[in-house]
Amino acid sequence: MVTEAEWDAAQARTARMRVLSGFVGLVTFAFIAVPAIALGHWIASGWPGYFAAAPCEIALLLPSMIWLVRLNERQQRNADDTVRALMGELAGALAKADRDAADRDAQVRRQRFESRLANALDMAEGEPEVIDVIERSFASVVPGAPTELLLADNSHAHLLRMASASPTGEPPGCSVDSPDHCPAARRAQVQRFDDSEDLDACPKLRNRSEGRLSALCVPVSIMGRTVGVIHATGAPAQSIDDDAVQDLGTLAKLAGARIGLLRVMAETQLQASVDSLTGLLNRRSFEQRVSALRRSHHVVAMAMADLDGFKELNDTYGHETGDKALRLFAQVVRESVRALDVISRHGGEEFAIVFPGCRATDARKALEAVRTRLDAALTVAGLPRFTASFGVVDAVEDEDLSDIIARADGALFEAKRAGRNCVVVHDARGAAVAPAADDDRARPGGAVAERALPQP
Ligand code: GH3
Ligand code: MG
Ligand code: MG
Repeated sequence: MVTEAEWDAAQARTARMRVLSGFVGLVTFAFIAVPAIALGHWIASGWPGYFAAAPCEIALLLPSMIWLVRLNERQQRNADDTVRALMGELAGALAKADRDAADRDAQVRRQRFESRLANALDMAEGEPEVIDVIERSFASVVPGAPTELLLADNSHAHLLRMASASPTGEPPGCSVDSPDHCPAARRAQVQRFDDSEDLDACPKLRNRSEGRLSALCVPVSIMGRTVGVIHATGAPAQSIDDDAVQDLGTLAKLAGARIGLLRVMAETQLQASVDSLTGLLNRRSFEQRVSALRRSHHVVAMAMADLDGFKELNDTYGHETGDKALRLFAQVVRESVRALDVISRHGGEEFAIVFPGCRATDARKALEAVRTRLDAALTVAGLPRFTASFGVVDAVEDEDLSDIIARADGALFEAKRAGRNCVVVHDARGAAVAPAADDDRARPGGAVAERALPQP
C-alpha cells in the first residue's frame, strides 16, 4: 500500500532530480569545456581549433548525458509506479465505499421495514389482524414470488394455509400437512432449495403443477415452538435475494412473537374471567356479560340454582367427589341451555343463568331439562345422587342486576322451602307462577318439585 508520505517523497525526489540534472549538466559542461578546447587546439590551431573542440566536448559529455537520462528515466518509472499504485488503491477505496454505502442503504431499508412491521403488528389486536399484516407484507417483501403462510392448528397435527400472495393469484400450494413433515419447521432453520430436481431438494417440491422450481422456507415459531412456515417459490436457480430472505425472517420472528403475546393475553383474560373448577364464567365477568346482553335484549330471564344437600354430599363422599359433582352439574347445564345463554358459578355450589330473549316461564322448561339430565348424567358418571333447586324471574327493564338476582334468590329460597329439586318462577311481585298446564312434570305425580309447588 502506498502512503501519502511515500507519494510526497517520490515527488520531492523527481524535483530534486530535475535540479540535480541541470546542475550536473552545467558543471560537467564547464568542467569538460577546458580539456575539450585544449584538445580542439591540439587538433587545429586558431579559430578552427574551436570548431574542433565542439565534437570533443560532445564526445566527452555523452557518457554523463546518457547516465543522467537513464537516471531520470528510472526516477520517472518509479514515480509512474507510485502513481499507478495510488490510482489502484483509490479505485479500490471507491469500490469499497460504494459497497459500504449499498450495505448501509440495505441496512437502513431493513430497519425501516422492521420498524413499520413492528408498528403494524403492535396495532393488530387479534390473530386475524396479524395474519392480514403478514399477507400484506408478502406483497412488499417478495412481490414477484408466490408466497404462503402455513400454520399449525390447535392440535399441532395439521398445517393450514392462513395467508398467501402471488402475482398469478395462485399460492405456491405446498402439500406438507404437519409441522413434523416440513424440513424447515422440523429443523427450525431457513431452508433454500435452488432446484426442485436437486438430489437434496425437499420432496414436497417435486411434481408440482408449475414444474421445476426453487423455494425458500422460513420457519415460524410461537412461544419457542415451531408451528409453521413461510414458503415462497421461484424459477429454478433463481433463488430469492438475501435481503428478502432477511425480511421474511424478520416477518416470521415478529409475527410469531405477536401471535404468542396475543395468545398469552387471551389465555390470561380467559383465566381471569372463568372459574377454574367448572370453566364457567366467574361472578365479575358474568355481570359484565349480562350488562352487555341487557343493552341488546329487552326480555331477559334470570335463574339462580343451588345444589341440594351439598354439604352432606361433601361430608359423606369427600371434597374431591364434591368437586366432580360441581363439574358435572356445570356440564349438564351447559348442554341443556342455548349457546347464547350465559352461565356462571356464582360462588360455592350456587350458579346463575341468564336467558336473553326468553321469558321466565320458558326458562323453566330448560331448567326442568337440567334436572332430568342431571339424574341421567349422575348414573352414567357413577357419582352419588344429588339434586338442584332453581329460582327464576323476568328482569324488569332498567332494574339493577343485584335486584334481579335478589328476586331470583327469593324464588330459589321458595324452591328450597318447597322441598328442593324443583324450579320456582316468581313474577315481578314475588308471587309464584304455576307451571303451564301442558308441562307434564308440573302435574301431581310428575316431578317432586312441582308437587311441592305452592298453588297460585
Ligand atoms: P341446601 O340444600 O340448603 O343448599 O344445603 P347445602 O348443604 O347444599 O348448603 P350449605 O350452604 O349448607 O352447604 C354448601 C356446601 O357446598 C358447603 C361447602 O362445603 C360446599 N362447597 C362450596 N364450594 C365448594 C367447592 O368448591 N367444592 C366442594 N367440593 N364443595 C363446595
Ligand atoms: Mg348454597
Ligand atoms: Mg346448597
